Parts: sequence; C-alpha cells; structure tokens
Amino acid sequence: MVTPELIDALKNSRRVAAITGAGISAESGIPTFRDAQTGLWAKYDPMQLATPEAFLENPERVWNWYAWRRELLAACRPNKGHQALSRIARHIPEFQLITQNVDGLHQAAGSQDVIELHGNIQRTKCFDHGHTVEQWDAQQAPPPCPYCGSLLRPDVVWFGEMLPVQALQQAEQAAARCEVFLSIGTSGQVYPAADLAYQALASGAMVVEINAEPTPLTARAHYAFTGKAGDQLPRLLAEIWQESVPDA
Ligand code: BV8
Repeated sequence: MVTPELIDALKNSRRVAAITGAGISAESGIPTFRDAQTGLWAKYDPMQLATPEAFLENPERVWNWYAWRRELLAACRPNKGHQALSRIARHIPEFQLITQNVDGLHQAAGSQDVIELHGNIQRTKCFDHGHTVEQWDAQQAPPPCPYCGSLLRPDVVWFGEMLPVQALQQAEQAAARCEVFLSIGTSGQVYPAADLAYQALASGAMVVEINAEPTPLTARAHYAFTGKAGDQLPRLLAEIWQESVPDA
C-alpha cells in the first residue's frame, strides 16, 4: 500500500537510487534467469554458459547463444515499467538508475546515465584486449577481432569476471548516498549487485522492493510490493505524481 510516509519520502527526497533486474524486462518478452530453468532457455543454463570458461571451452556455442539473444531482443520494446521509471526519475533531483540487465531497454525508454553493472549485449569486444568492434564477418562464429585476431565476445560481465570498476564504484556511491533505494525485478541472488540494497539499508535509506515474488531482501525492505513492475511502477507514478504512462 502506498502510505503517506512513502509518498512523502519519494516526493521530498533529493537522492533516489534504483536497481533493476531481469524482472523489469520480463513484460517486454525477455525471459528472466529464473525462467531460464523452465522457459525458452530450458536447454541452456545461463549460469553454465555466461562464463569465460564456457566460452573458451566452446566459443561457437556461447557466441551463438548471445546472437540468438540479440535477435530475440531486436523484437522487444520497453514496457510500462521501463517507461514509468524514466518518468519517475524526472521528478527526483538526483535519480541514479543501476541495472543488472544487458538489454538496453532502460535507455530505449528514455532513462539517462544508466549504470550498466553487467555490460550490454549490444556491444561486442574481443576476448584478449577488449577492442570494441561494431561490424564483423557473420560467416564465422565467433568472428576474429579485426585489430588483434582474438575471438569476439559480447561486452557483458560473465560469472567469475570483475564488474567494470567505475560502474560498481558509482553504484556503491549512489547506494550509500541515497535517501530511498528501489529494488525492482531482481531475485537478489547475484553479487556484488545484490549487496547494493543492503549498503543502502546500512546507510539509513528507505528500501522499497517491487518484485513478482518474495526475495531475501523482502523481510529487510521498509516497503515490499509484490506484483509486476509494469503495474506497480505506473501505479506509483500515478498515485504520487498524478502522471500516467502513455499506451505503447
Ligand atoms: C564477481 C550478464 C568478483 C551476462 C550476469 C565463485 C567464483 C567467482 C564468483 C563467485 C563465486 N561464487 C559467487 C560468486 C559471485 C558471483 C555470483 O553472485 N554468483 C551467484 C550465482 C551466487 N558473481 C560474479 O561472478 C560476479 N563477479 O563476483 O567478480 C570475482 C571475480 C573472480 C573471482 C571471484 C570474485 C559477476 C556476476 C555477473 C554475471 N553476469 N549477466 C548475461 O546476461 O549473459 S548476471 C545475470 O544474472 C543478470 O545480470 C542478473 O544479475 C542475474 C539474474 O538476476 P535477476 O536479474 O535478479 O534475474 P532473476 O531471473 O534471478 O530474477 C528475476 C526476478 O524478477 C524474480 O525474482 C522474479 O520473481 C521477478 N519478476 C519476474 N517477472 C517480473 C518480476 N518482477 C517484477 N515484474 C515482473 N513482471
């Protein structure tokens, strides 16, 4: 329930931070990692494929998995959750959006200065030196880097890989300084991203969770709205700022 205290906090806070996970993109048609064990990815286990070891062991299989995900993404659009979040941000003097998602849908919905903790599937780099590459010979999977010949890979953070240092530092700073911290559409299983909500709690922020099911954070959050981000975020936007998200 959106209480007067929550309305007051969101209307009068100067600094708000939000972290999102796969759940906010689910209504855009992108399977979440939890669905992966059932849905479209039943034959793939992301935990097994999204690692440097899996790539080196079978570069073609991992490259093709990401090529397939890019194709799936090409047909996806931001949903009302992404749209509402980009509008909520405009009402907050300092709003920092942090995402674990690699789909770029927040930017497509108009969100600015998005911190991409785990990279972006639309960016491609080479494995050995991180050369960013825009075009490649589609006949080869994976293609060689035109600069150094090493294998191309998606510019995402795999399990066991360090997060981009600056992105993580900026995210931790936002979590430590914010007055309200929103955790949206994430199961909170993957670290260090999942730690940000607890860093915000430790710094005295009000923590608000919006998720389709309870998570380890739920019991610690000041507010926990169980439901779809595509419903809950437009509801917050309407109830607090009397603004609505245009129909897609
Ligand atoms: C690191 C990009 C330091 C790739 C991703 C052993 C060795 C090394 C590291 C570790 C280790 N043990 C643990 C670790 C740390 C590890 C980790 O946390 N593992 C987990 C599994 C325990 N982390 C790492 O490896 C990180 N790096 O620690 O570096 C280091 C380095 C070397 C050695 C030691 C330490 C790197 C982690 C980043 C991995 N890359 N993505 C790609 O996309 O292919 S992670 C990927 O999975 C996502 O980005 C995201 O972070 C995570 C999935 O989580 P969610 O987004 O929350 O999605 P999920 O499906 O789980 O949940 C969705 C939720 O939404 C659900 O609760 C659902 O109910 C809800 N929902 C569904 N629909 C809706 C909804 N909610 C609202 N509305 C809806 N409509």
